[in-house]
Amino acid sequence: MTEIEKLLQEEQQKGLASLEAVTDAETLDAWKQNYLGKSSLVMTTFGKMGSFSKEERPLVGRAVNTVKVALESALAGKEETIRQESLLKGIEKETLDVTLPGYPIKRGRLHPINLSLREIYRIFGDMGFQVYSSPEVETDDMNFTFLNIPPYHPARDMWDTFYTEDESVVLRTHTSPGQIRSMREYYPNPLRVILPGACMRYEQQDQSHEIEFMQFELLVVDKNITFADLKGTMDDFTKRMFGPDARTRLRPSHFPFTEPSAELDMACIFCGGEGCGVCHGTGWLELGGCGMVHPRVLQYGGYDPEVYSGFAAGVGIDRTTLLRYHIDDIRYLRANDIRFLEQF
Ligand code: FA5
Repeated sequence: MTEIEKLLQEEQQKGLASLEAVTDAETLDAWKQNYLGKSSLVMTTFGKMGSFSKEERPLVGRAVNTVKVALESALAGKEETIRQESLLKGIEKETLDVTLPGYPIKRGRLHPINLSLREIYRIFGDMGFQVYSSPEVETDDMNFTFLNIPPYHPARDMWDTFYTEDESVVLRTHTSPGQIRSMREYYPNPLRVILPGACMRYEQQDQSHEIEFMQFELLVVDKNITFADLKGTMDDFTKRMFGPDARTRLRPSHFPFTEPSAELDMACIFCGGEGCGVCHGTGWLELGGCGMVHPRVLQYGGYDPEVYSGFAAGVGIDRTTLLRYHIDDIRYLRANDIRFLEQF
């Protein structure tokens, strides 16, 4: 063993022994200067590596590294012990003033879509509707076939969605499959439900289209339900949601699961029906689709279409929210930007 290796070994023993006696941060600092500081044996040995012979160099290098690692790890252990002790001392000395006011907790708020949803629940609750939950991941049969959209039907293109590895399971494109589920559960009783929830579509995103959005479905099944019930309910909903001046119209349309079918439009609240950018100059804004439940869908739900009739509607909650709060882009709703959300 060379002279310098011996010296280093002694330095390590001395260092570790004197560290034992250290009990406070100041002494620890002095110890650190002494054994690992610029002029410590360890650091000066590193500095003069060049002066050792070729043979000595790797031996000295290894020895000085071993000592440095040993001293540093002992130092880290001691630092932690002293930190813990001083924390404990602090806690023992501390007194708690329970009369001081607490820190204010930042309050969250309801998302604008949820605000709309609560309003929708309130309005339809008043009209005697019950809320029915239905799955967001659906079978192809529920999402399409039982709604009178068989596999070859071109209407499937309008509602392209995301498929799972099992092609018979899809992310639902609308809340309408809940019609079948609720009918099958309530049969043979009359039915008056709303079915809210998320829908997914394979869609080009823009100002008014998202790939994930919320809808609520309305379904009424009973004896003697007519188109007048549908019109009255939708008109009343729009007035309660957007104010007594809101005007609606039913525009003939086509859905495979309703006959006859219509689109529910509301006079544009931005221009009062004059025509503007938001309503593309038409004076009307589309809220959703609706119609009388198709006899085949009633049958799939278990009801005899000779005895029962019903109406259904599917309204976009995101779009309803845009109109309620005069928001001009649907993408704000899920961007998670606190500056936007704080305004509600
Ligand atoms: C339907 O989804 C039918 N199931 C509605 C229906 C139900 C008709 C019951 C008859 C009886 P549609 O694809 O038009 O129809 O969508 C209905 C509403 O959902 C639209 O008016 C719109 O408000 C909303 N919506 C549709 N696609 C999107 C989208 N990509 N982003 C945001 N909202 C959307």
